[in-house]
Amino acid sequence: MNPLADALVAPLATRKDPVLYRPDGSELSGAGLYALSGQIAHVLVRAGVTPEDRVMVQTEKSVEALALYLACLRAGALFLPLNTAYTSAELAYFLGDAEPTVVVCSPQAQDDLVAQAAPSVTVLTLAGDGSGTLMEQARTAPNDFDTVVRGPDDLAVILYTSGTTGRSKGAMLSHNNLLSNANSLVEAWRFTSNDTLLHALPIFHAHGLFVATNVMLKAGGRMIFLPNFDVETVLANLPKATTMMGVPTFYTRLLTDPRFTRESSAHMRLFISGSAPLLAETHHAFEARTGHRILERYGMTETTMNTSNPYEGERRAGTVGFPLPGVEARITDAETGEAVADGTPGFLEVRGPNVFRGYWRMPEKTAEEFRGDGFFVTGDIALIDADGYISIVGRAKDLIISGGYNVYPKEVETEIDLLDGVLESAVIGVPHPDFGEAVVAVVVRNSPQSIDEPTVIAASKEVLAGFKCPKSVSFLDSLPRNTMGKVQKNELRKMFAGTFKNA
Ligand code: MCA
Ligand code: AMP
Repeated sequence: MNPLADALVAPLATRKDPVLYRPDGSELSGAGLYALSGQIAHVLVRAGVTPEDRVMVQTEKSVEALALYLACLRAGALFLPLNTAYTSAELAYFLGDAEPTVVVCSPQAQDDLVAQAAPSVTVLTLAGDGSGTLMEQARTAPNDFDTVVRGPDDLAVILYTSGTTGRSKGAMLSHNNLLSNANSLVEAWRFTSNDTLLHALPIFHAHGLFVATNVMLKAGGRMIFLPNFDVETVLANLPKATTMMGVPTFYTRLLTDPRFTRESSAHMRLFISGSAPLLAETHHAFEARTGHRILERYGMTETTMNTSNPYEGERRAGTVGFPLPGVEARITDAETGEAVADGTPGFLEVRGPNVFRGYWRMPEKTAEEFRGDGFFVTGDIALIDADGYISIVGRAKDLIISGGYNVYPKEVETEIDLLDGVLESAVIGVPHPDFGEAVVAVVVRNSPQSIDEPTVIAASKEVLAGFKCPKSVSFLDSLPRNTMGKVQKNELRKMFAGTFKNA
């Protein structure tokens, strides 16, 4: 038994039909993908990988990168994907914390990783076109691989998610966490082997990897596997698709293109949105343009998907729908921890088979985020209306979500505060027409000319992934503080709310 490999990978072995369409239109059959996963699993085992060993992956999206994920499942290794935007400085932390046995990176990053990783680590390369040492070795390996036995509670994946302290935490997800969610979503969204998903999301996060890929593999459907989101390519591939998943930015960008119409989307069965709030106005504009009501759902790396609007029945704009089958959700008072009355905002807590097994090597941090009765405190503020629909109305955590990527202000502030000429800083998210929210740094300088905006942005880019770097830097003589001395970010958000109004 190996729950995820049995459910998602084994059925591929007999599929002669295409499972993946590459960006150039070429196809890979299920059997082809299955064989690739077996070959790569051999490479991993030869590199010394044993069950529960970490395989850290920072590569462009490709069918080979997906086969690597499946190979990890089969070999019992923990797949640990990283955002391609992470800088060398950010990678150093992950290498130290996760202690991988194998690292797979782009050919350009190889020298840096070999220099940074412990001598015992095997570094392999994989480029977006499938070239590199991983596939060179895989090509000569046998196709058949004896999938390693794993149990439902064994770990399958570690996904890093940043935290309010600025230190990233590795969320440990088990076979049962991921499989229970895939099963629920196939059912809830009526996915079948007739579906073709337009897949333009990255596969280093839960959305592109679990919500999109696991669901399609479980349903026995196909994916148009695009390296990234680009309106031109999406429109060109739309006729072949039946469904699409995306962050709200995908949909606002599509709406800016006049070729995206009722006619061009008439054949589509379903559009799904998540990872960030979909504005009610986007939902309505999308319906007016296409006749489709986007189905919004809500999840987290630690829990994968918790709630969803209904497939049949009203998809209510501005809400994330109802708890998925098997998932319990409750809203509690921030002070007392008691359940609040319907319609009252409070902490959103969830419990279910989808909820993760804890943070990698952080038992105390894990304990802090769970209630005694097993509910996980999401850090989102939500309310449940009289009809049972849940709305996410705020965040208890100091978090910015930009184009679907999480940015913890603390991490950015820490880097900016280190710069010469900076006395202190506060990083906030403000409305942005493309990214939903954008990162803005408010800086207090040592002296009036001690540092300028381009210097702050350029210095941030040296150490932080691009999406975390401020899109705008403003200077104040002092930061607004409450009587306890805490920076009043709400005040700053109000002051700078109009920064990108005409962007
Ligand atoms: C790229 N850039 C960004 C972002 N993405 N800046 C702010 N926010 C972003 N999201 C910056 C780059 O650093 C670069 O800056 C410039 O934009 C161009 O980069 P490029 O890669 O070409 O950008 P893009 O193609 O326009 O990307 C925007 C995007 C992408 C398509 C919205 O960010 C994306 O695919 N987002 C999806 C994220 C996602 O999958 N989230 C799921 C997390 P410069 O020019 O200055 O160098 S999972 C999750 O949240 C839970 C589980 C859930 O519920 O799903
Ligand atoms: P991550 O840590 O990347 O998994 O991001 C999870 C966070 O994304 C959640 O805690 C929410 O704050 C946010 N999120 C995900 N889906 C939605 C949604 N549909 N509406 C509002 N926020 C969302």
